[in-house]
Amino acid sequence: MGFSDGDSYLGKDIADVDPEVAELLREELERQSETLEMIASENFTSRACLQAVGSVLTNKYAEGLPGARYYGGCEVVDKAEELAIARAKQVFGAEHVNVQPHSGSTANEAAYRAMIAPGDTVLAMGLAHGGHLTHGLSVNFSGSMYNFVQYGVRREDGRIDMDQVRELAREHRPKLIVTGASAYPRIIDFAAFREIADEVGSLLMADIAHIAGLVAAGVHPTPVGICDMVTTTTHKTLGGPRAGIVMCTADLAKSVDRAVFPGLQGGPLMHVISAKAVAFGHALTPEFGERQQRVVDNCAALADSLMAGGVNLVSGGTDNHLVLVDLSDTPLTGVDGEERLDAAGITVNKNGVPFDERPPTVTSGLRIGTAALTTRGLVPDDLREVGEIIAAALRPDAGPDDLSDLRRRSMAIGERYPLYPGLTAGFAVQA
Ligand code: DSN
Repeated sequence: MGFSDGDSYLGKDIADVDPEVAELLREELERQSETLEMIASENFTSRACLQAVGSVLTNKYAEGLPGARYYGGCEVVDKAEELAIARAKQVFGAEHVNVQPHSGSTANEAAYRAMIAPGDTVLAMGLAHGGHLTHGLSVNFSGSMYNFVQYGVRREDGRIDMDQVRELAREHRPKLIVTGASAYPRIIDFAAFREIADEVGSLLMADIAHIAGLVAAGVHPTPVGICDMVTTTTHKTLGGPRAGIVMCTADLAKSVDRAVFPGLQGGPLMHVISAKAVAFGHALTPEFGERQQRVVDNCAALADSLMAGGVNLVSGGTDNHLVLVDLSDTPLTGVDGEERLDAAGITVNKNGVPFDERPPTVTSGLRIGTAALTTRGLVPDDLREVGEIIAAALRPDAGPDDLSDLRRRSMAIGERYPLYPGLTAGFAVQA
């Protein structure tokens, strides 16, 4: 396969150049279309975002910031990055935004690097109670580089234990308090965290990776204006390309920019940044706001239907885009539940529940989200039916034949809402 051998390699279609990979792209589109995608951190990005990610901007090196690059030829990508920054500021009302982080983990790494030094004490939510691995897990950079102390939820109601947060803050006097979660179904009270941070003189950061779309639409309270630093991914409820951003107050702007580059990253992914601009542009439309409200309405309908079907939910329900199913009182583990739902045509992930006695590779729970199905077009009545399917699949006596029947029901729902109409190849080509 020649790359610069003067033939027309550059202009050839992937199906001709590499049928093996082309087939995998097609297969994945088929998988996504034929199952009900309910992993709470996933979504379907727009065809427009797919086009930007698949664009010639991938060819460009642009270390530095718009107007201050280490490479020539950046006049166009400068405009793309400036557009992404301006739109992100407008969406979230942030004073400063760095749109270069490749992921949410890198965004968090940059945020820490901008505010604290190795060895400093940080208070954050433990992974086992719904936090994220970059919030201090010992085997993650966060846990090995900083001295994390972890808070959690109350056993009786599954809500963040703000009394424990205050006690730990008073005891450990952290330099930074982190709020935000990967598996927490309730509203986060950023103002209550601010009060505690002010009392102990700590900085405050919110990782809104999961709820960013809800925050952008005003469906969940915003931490912007309350927290010193806010990080997010752009691909979960926000529905953009797979990546991250950091938002902060003006006084932290320089530290954040230097933490991202040259602190952690080299060349930014300009094609992904252009897709972020597309996603932020869309987040400014009424259509986006209506969809975020529907994500929450759909999740409430799912929660009601699951509980009516005898399924236990951590905290007894949801305020956001996800529910956390607690299987502790059933013969099923999280692994069993994930496999059962897979057989029933529904994709979720096993997830630890607070105070879980099983290891993270087994778990006693399932995390189920409604962002992707809402983007696909499903409405609360559909989610009530999906709840019935899930409850039936999790019944102890559900056998292979039952699961096959349930899979047919799931597929019938999916068929009512075609994914990426007109797209057959698994990638977005010019119309
Ligand atoms: N892995 C993501 C999630 O599933 O929540 C967080 O990074």
